[in-house]
Amino acid sequence: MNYSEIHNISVTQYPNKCSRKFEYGTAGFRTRAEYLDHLLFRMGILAVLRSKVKGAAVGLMITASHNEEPDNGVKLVDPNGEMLETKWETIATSLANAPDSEIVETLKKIVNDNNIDENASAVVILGRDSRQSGVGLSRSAIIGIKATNAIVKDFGVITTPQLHYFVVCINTNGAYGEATTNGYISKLCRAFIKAKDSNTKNFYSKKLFVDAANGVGAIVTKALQKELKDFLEINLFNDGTGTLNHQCGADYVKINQVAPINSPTISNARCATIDGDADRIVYYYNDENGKFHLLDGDKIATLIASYIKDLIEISGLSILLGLVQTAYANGASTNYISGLLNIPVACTDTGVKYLHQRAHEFDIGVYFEANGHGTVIFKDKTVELIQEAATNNTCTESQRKAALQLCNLINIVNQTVGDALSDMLIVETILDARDWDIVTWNRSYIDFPNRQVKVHVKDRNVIKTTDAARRCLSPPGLQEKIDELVSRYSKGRSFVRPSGTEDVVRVYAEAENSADADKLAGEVSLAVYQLAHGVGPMPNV
Ligand code: G16
Repeated sequence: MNYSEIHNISVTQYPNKCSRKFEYGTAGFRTRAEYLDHLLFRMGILAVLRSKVKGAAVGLMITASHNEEPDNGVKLVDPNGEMLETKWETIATSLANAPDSEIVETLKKIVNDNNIDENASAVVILGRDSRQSGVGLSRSAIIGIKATNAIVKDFGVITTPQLHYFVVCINTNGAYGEATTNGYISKLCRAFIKAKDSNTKNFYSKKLFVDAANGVGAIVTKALQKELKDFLEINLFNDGTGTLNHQCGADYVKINQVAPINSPTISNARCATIDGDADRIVYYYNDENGKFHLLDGDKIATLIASYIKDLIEISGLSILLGLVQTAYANGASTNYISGLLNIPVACTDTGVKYLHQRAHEFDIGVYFEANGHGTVIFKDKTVELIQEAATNNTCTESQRKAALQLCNLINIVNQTVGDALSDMLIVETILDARDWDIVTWNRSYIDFPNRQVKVHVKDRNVIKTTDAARRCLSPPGLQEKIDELVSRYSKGRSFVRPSGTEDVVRVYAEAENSADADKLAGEVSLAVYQLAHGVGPMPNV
């Protein structure tokens, strides 16, 4: 570590221009891109230290995902492809906020506290989404990494799931796959084609419309479109020529419950929408009467879990399947999973790392946030069991076939993190195997009407929650007020939590009918505004 060079660069080239405190949140640091240069320089160095501690390559992704174009952000990815360990989130926050002149002191403390061998080698895998600001921020990270004499592998513009995938490929010496964009695409395509059901279809159609949110996901979608043209007819829109996430993308569609801009006008057409860095996906369609229908992360999770459950049953294997959700999961989906499907369901805090950790407790863990972020993870021993059954001559033909279908599914899944495009191919595989159109899929259960609202407050961190964000501990009186409001509505449910990616408090409400969901969301928003120092216009009730 060349500490004097780090000090000089920090003070002269990368002073902290932002007076606000940075906090490593749900998905790393996120704010306006112009405040992030010093942070990227520092996170480049931190990624090197993390790599030295773990003795393996770590990832650094520059993205603000669903946020608007002027924002950007950074998150670190651990060697096994998972989100940064919680203890290191605190370290990242302390380094981000250290005064410019105290960077060296802060780094030395991190080195000492964590027994880091400064002479150990380090590799950082770097990627960025399609935001223009990513070019300069990437340069800042590289300057930080190079100031420590570590190796940087810069993949340029890639999706967040590709970055996670590359980290795992590199750390497994290629056993998980080839760490190139072509390797990623061909692994997905090969698996999808292999899983394809050859029976004639009455209802499932090859035609799929995809909204790429004008983000980096458009690049991967175009590659899939080309490679899969004989199997899946992908019609891409919001392909990168318009403004990122503007009136399009998974977050916009989920929150506003409307189709994105440029959406096809064909009734009952199966449409998918991904977010700005392609780690989330939701489906939707407009029916014959022009009514919009959303099939969100909950519907995707239940589709996948029910399909896997059927295959486990047919194969006769003893496998514990579970599903993980957050408080945002629609109550109807939870009832459907535990009541009808009879699959164990767990609830965690918002944030992929919580769901991912909890999903590890099952042999096969399906996890999804309602916003469309999720995947499936399989224990190694479960994969071996399934592979063995697929070729075991003592099993019946239908048992072997079911095990083979599970093997095919495993190969389509990006187990490292929620991956919109891998998830899309999983959904298409299942709809194809079941010969379902999107209307049939949607009928599996009917969502309770729900609303999500953002409330602007002076400091969102005054909101403290517990019980997977379902109860609010502070400010005083807020939970009591929410309980009182909820009790006025049939099937009412509401909670509030500070966002980890935007400077807002999020309010969720659901009720038996749309008008009540609207009213409850408005009333709870007003309570937040009044008890947590709201700023700007008062919420409408
Ligand atoms: C990120 C996280 C998700 C989270 C979402 C919203 O997604 O990875 O787990 O649900 O932010 O988080 P919050 O409600 O705390 O703002 P993305 O797609 O924006 O990276």
